[in-house]
Amino acid sequence: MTNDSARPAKAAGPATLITVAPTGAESEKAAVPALPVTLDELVIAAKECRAAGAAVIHVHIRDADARPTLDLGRLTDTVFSLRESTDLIIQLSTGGAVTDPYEHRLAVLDARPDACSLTCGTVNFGDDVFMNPWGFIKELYAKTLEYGVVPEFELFDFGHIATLHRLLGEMGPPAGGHVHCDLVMGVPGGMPGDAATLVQAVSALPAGATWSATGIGRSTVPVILAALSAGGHLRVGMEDTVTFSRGRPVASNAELVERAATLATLAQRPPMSPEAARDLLGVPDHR
Ligand code: KMH
Ligand code: ZN
Repeated sequence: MTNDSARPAKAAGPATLITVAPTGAESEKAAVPALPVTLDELVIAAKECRAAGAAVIHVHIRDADARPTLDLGRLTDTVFSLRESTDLIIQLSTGGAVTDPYEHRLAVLDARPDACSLTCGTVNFGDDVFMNPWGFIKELYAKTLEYGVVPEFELFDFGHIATLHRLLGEMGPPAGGHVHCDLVMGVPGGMPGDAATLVQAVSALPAGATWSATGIGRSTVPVILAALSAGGHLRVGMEDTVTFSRGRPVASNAELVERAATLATLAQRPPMSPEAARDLLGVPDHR
């Protein structure tokens, strides 16, 4: 007979890597005043989210008019400022906005981030199309290898998982040596954000890969719960939802991270530190 109440709480599994995606390219500042769009707002959000349990920040930036941009000078300044003010892993988006040309998306790596997103296929994206043809995927992957930038494979649909297998088969393992994926679920045009789809997608991932999941809009909370149950990691943030609960706008990115951290802790898989996340993903510390 054991007395469980006398034992200290123990994690049931590995800690949870929480990525925050604070801005995205889709929401407008005028419609979502809490969205961080200036460098100062981004740095404040990054610090708050770090304190709330985030280990990685997935970054999209805006121009002086709060429109999405891939301006290299701004990206470089952003990497510098985030590195100076936090120990978060800095993952720049190479997806940008649906209107960004491939050359600008490739040039994102010239800002020398720790990590970047790399989407493994084209997908309908609401009324738009997010274009990621095979030739572009290969070129971007080759540049991550050349620069030693650790990619996170963004998977919006099942065909993207097949393309990830093809990419690794033809071009070998990523910088850092470890495959980490993000299942982006609930985009209108991509795979739905529900538990059955998540389990099926996870079963198709390359052996040894780790993964997080992101539920867009109202699938945010169901996807968090499904991902924790299935042993995965989490991505949350105002890129993915601007509504905290029905009729209640998100007040800050930190409250989304806090909610994810609370649920992860309840699942006995508390948030992972950036240092532990660097070990997991093979991301060197450039600070
Ligand atoms: N903004 C979407 C079109 C990424 O960051 O790599 C693409 C996106 C994916 O957000
Ligand atoms: Zn993004």
